[in-house]
Amino acid sequence: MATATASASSLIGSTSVQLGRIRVLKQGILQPSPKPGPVVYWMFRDQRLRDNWALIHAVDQANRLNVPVAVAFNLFDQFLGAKARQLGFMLRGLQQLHSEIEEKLRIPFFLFQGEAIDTIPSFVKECGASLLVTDFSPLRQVRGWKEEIVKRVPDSVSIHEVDAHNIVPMWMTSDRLEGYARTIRPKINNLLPDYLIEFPPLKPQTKIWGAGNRSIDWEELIENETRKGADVPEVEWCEPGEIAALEHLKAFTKTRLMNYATDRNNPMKRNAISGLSPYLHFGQISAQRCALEARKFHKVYPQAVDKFLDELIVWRELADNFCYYETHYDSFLGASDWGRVTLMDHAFDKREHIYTMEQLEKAQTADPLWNASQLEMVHHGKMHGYMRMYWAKRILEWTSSPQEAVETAVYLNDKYHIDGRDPNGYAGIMWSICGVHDNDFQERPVYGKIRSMTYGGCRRKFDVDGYIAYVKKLVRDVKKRKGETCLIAHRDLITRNTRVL
Ligand code: FAD
Ligand code: FO1
Repeated sequence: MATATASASSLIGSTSVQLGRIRVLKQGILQPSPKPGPVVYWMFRDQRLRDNWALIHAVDQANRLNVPVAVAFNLFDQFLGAKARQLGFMLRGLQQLHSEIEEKLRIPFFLFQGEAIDTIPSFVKECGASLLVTDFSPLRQVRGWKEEIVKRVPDSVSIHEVDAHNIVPMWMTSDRLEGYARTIRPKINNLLPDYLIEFPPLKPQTKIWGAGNRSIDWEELIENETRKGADVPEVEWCEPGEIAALEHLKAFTKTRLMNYATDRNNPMKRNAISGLSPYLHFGQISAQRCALEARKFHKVYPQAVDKFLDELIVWRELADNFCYYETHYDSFLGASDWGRVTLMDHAFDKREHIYTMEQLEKAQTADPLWNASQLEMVHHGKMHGYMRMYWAKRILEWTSSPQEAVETAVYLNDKYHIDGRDPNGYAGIMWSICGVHDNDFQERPVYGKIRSMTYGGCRRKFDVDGYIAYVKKLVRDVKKRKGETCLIAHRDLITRNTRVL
C-alpha cells in the first residue's frame, strides 16, 4: 500500500494535529460536485474521546469542509480469539464512550458487527463520506484490512491514518527494525519535544450529523458477546472506561509512582506498578496523557519518573516498531539473528520435562512458582511484569522446540491476559524466548545464549513463597466470588420459576 506522510500539507489542509502524525493512505479524486460528504472516523485501537489525535483530526477536517463527522466502530466476531474477559472490558468502555460522545460532543456513534472490510466501506458509501480517518496499529490483521478498505471505498474518498497511540508517531521515529532499546531511545528522545505536548481542545463542530444512527442495546450485546467467550470470565478489579482510566492514572501518579524505580521488579510489591496496561491496550487512555501526568512529578521523584517514562515510551514504542517492521513478530522466524542461531544449536538438547498444552494451561508443572504465575494470569487476568519474563522463559525449557514455545506463550498470553493481543505482548514473548532486543549471555543447555531466569534466581530476588501464597489466596477469592454469583443466579432462577408457577 503506497502511503505518504502528510508532508504535503495540501493533501490535508489545516489541522491542529502535527502533519507527521498523519499518513495519507489514499488521496480521493476530486469530484465535479462541489458538495463534499461527511467525515467518518473508523475507531479501533484508540477507544476514547479525550486526548485522541485521530478524533481531533476528524473533527478539524469536518470543520474545514463544513460537513458533519461520525465515529464508526466494527465489532469483529471474537477478534483474534478474544474472550469474555477482553470483550466485556472493551464493550463496557465503548458503552460509556457512546453515551458521552453523543451527549457531550453530539457526534454520532455507529456500531457495526462483522468484517470491517465489508462494514466500513459500505458505511462510507451509504453516507457519501469524502474522508475516512482511522487510527494506527502495527498488527498484520489490521494492516491487511486497511489495504482492502483502500481498494473498496469509492475513488472520491480520501483515507488518513493517524497514529494516536504512540507519543512519537511510529513512522517518524524510525523507518527500520530497531535492534535494541538503546538504538531507538535517542531517536524517540530527539523527537519528544515536538510530540510530547499538551493536546489542543476538541473544536466545536460547525455542522452536526442529522438523525440516522440506530440505538444500541448494550446490555444485550455484552450479554451475547461475553456468553460466547465465557470460559475466560471478566475480571472485577479493573473498572472499564476512560473516566476510570484517568482516575486510575491520577491515583498511581499521586500515591504509587514514587516506588517505581526501586520496586517495579518485585512481584510482592504490587503497588509500585501502574496497572495501566488494560486501559492502554484498548486505547481507553492515551500514553501521552500518562506521560504528561507522570512528568509533573519529575522534580519530586526523578528516578521513578524517568524509569516509568522509559517503559511507557521507549519499550512500548519499540514493541510497535518490532511488530510493524518484523512480519514474523509472533513466531520463531522473527527471532534476532543471533537468537535463531543459538536456539537452533540447542534445538535437540534434552529437556528435563515436556509438558502438554493442557498441563501448562492447568498449571500442572513441577515448578510451584511458574504454576502460581500461570494461575495469576488465568484467574486475575494480569500477571506481574517481572513474572511474565520468567513465565515465558520456562516455556522454552518445557516444549519440544523454540517455535512451539513461542506459539504456546502467544496462545496462553492472548487467551488469558486482559491486555493480551498487544504489540507489547508479542515483543515481550520474543524478548524472553528468542532474544529480540536483548544481548547474548553465557551459553546454557536449551537456552543457548538466550538470557535465562531460574527459580533460584527468583528466590534470591524476592519472596517467592509469599508470591505463591498471595496467588493461592487470590484464586480462592475469585472462586468464592464465582460460587456466590452462581448461587445468586440459581436463587433468582428459582424465585422467577416459583412466581411463574
Ligand atoms: P508498568 O510497569 O506500570 O508499565 C507502564 C506501561 O509501560 C505498561 O502498561 C506498558 O504499556 C509499558 N511497558 C511496561 N513494560 C513494558 C515492556 N517490557 N514492554 C513494552 N511496554 C512496556 N504488555 C501488554 O501490554 N500486553 C501483553 O500481553 C504483554 N505480555 C507480555 C508478555 C511477556 C512474556 C513479557 C515479558 C512482557 C509482556 N508485556 C505485555 C509487557 C509488560 O510486562 C506489561 O506491559 C506490564 O506488565 C503491564 O503492567 P503495568 O501497566 O502495571 O506496567
Ligand atoms: N478492535 C476493533 O476495532 N473491533 C473489535 O471487535 C475488537 C476486539 C478486540 C478484542 C480483544 C482485544 O484485545 C482487542 C480488540 N480490539 C478490537 C482492539 C484493537 O483492534 C486492537 O487492540 C489493536 O489492533 C491492537 O493493536
